[in-house]
Amino acid sequence: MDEKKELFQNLKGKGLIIHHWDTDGICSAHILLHHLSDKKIVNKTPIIGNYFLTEQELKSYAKYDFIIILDMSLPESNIKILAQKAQVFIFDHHLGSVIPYVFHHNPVINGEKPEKYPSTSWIINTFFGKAVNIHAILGVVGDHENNIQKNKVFSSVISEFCKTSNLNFADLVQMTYLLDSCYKVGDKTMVEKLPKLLLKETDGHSIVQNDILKNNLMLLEQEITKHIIHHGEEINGVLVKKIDTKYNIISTVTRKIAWDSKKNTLVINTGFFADRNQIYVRSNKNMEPLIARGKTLGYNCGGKKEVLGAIVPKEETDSFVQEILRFLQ
Ligand SMILES: [Mn+2]
Repeated sequence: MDEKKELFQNLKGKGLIIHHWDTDGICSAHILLHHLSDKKIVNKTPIIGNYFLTEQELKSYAKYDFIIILDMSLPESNIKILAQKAQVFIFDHHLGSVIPYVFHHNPVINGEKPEKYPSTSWIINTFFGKAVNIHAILGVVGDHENNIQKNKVFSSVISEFCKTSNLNFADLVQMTYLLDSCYKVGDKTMVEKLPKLLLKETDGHSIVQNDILKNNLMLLEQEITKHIIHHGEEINGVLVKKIDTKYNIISTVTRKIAWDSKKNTLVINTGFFADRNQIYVRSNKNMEPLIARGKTLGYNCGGKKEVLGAIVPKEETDSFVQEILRFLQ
C-alpha cells in the first residue's frame, strides 16, 4: 500500500480530476486536492447526467499527464482513450469490472463487502491514511442518507464523529442536500468550484452558509411542489405524470407522488436533456427484468428492485412507456 501511496507523491506535470457531481464525488475530489495540494491539478465533472465522456471532453483531456477518476464508473472505452496520453487512476465503489491496465482501486469489485466501503470519500481517505473528517463522512451520508443508520460499523463511526464535532446527523444530511443541490439545478460550474471551496474549512460552515447553495434548495423545493400538486393521469392503475423541468428532480417527484398515492408511479421529464427524456418508475413489482430490458434496448438504465430510472431518446419514449405499463399490469 505504501508503495502505491508513493506513486501519488511522485506524480509530475499537469493533473486532472474527473469526479461524480454528487456529494460523494465533490468530497472525494476535495480530499484528493487537499492531499496533493503541491501539485497542479484541475477538477472537472462530466456533463451532468452523462455517465460517460463526450468526444469533445476526451479530446480536451488529452493534454494532461495524469488523470484521477473519482466515484464514477466510466465506460472502459473512455478509459482506454484517456490512458493513451495520461497515467490514469480510478478510485470508486460502484459495481463494474477491473480495468487492469490502469491503477484501479475499488475494493467492492475486488470482492470486499460494499457495507465496509460505503463511499469513495471513505475509500480515498482510508487509502491516504487520514483521520476521520467531515468530508470523508459527508460522502457516506450523501450516498446512503438515513439507510446508513442500519450499517452497524458506520452508524457508530458517524455518531462518534458527531459527538466530537458538535453536529448531529440531521446537520450532516442537510449539508449533503446543499452540496447535491448544484447538480439538481444543473449548475456544473458550481459543482466544479465546491471541492476547492471546501479547502477553507473543516466543520461544514462554508457549506451551510453558502448563499448559492441555500438559494438552490429553495428553488428546488418550489419546483418539486409545483409538480406534485397533481398526481398525473391514471392508466391501468399506474399514475403517469409528465413534467417539463430543467431541474434534476425526477426521482424526488416520483417518490413523493408514489408515497402519497400509494400507487405505482411513472414520471417522464422532457426538460432535462435536449435530445432525450428522463423516465422514472416506482412500483411494488420487482423492476429488475425491466431494467435489463432497458439496457438491452441500449438505454442508460439503472435502479433497484422497486425503482427504475432510464434516459431514453425522445422518439422512443412512447414505446418504452407502453412497455413499462404492460409490464406493470
Ligand atoms: Mn459514491
